[in-house]
Amino acid sequence: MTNMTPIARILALSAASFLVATAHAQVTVKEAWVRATVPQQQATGAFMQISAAKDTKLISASSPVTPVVEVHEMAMQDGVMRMRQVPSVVLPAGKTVELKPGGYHVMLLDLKQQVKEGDTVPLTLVFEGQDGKRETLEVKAPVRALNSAAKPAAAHGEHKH
Ligand SMILES: [Cu+2]
Repeated sequence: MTNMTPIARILALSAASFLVATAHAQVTVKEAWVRATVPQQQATGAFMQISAAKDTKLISASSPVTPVVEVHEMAMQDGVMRMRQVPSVVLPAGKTVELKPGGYHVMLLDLKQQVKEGDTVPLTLVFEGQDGKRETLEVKAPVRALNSAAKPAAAHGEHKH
């Protein structure tokens, strides 16, 4: 690009970034984080904000930190907060769906090592559109302290599998 005029260079650069953006524009993940664990704790949650350009579902997730990653929902059931595995999280077009403590979350189970504040947990998220097409997104989620958000940590601790 050395013989390009500055304006041509800018146009070329923005065209390139536009192509990159559209290739991955279907689903966007922001503010991903994982709750830190205490020693011996074998499960924790990953949280994030997801938005999709078209109607899409989050159908699964995986991570190199554990072979067991599930999509969960936490909800009141008979007056008690319980969580359960769900087949998917529906992502309506154009809306931001928040995975957060007390709601939907990505559950990391059977952890062999403590997940410490300052670590980064790679997550691979799999989405499926209404046409059945799948899209995979890699996210690097920073680990935040146990008590950095609301408090359903106790409920996570009680989680049995
Ligand atoms: Cu869970």
